[in-house]
Amino acid sequence: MDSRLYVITGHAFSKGRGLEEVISAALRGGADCIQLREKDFSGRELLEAGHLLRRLTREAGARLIINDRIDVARAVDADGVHLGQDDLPIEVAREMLGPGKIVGISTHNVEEALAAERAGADYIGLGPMKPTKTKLDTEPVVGPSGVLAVRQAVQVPIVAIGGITAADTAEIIRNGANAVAVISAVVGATDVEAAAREIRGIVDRERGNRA
Ligand code: TZP
Ligand code: MG
Repeated sequence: MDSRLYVITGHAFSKGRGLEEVISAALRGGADCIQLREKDFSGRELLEAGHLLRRLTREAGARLIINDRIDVARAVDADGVHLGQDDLPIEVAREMLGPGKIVGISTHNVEEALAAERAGADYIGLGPMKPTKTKLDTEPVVGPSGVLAVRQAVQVPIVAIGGITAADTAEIIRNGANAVAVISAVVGATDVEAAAREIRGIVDRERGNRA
């Protein structure tokens, strides 16, 4: 799962703009993975949003991941799911999704990262990098420096998350993250495309500087 800019949907943070407008702009700016995460959507609404995002991500050559809902991921032929520590276990999700699908899991420390790797996760979310207003029930801050310890402990791709802006991205990638995941820094930007392009450019530059 070698994505670079992972953009998560969040209609509440999108300044009243629609999903198609916001995510199309993020994809034009270089998002190469989109996660559908809308905590207050009904199953029907998720399905509709999932079909829309499947079309947009296919057109852009980007991946589509569904937060939590394996049923929705199957129904829209998403590339995979993202699970929290309290969601279904990775092996159950993989069994339900079938071969070739991506299973990612949220982690908050070295122990959870090691357990996720052992369980066969395709990538780990690692965060929060900073306090964020977007998710209020987050674990203690890992911080950009926390990426270093996790990078030394696991080989699995690390997608850093939580409060990330363009200004934090270089340090996070230098410390060993493969990608950054953002909600507000992209979907809440006045110019969504430009915000995505800026962060994607920093990830590309810093990854290019690595051995
Ligand atoms: N998981 C950990 S922090 C977070 C999620 C979904 C929210 C990220 O949103 P933002 O606006 O990029 O801080
Ligand atoms: Mg979850």
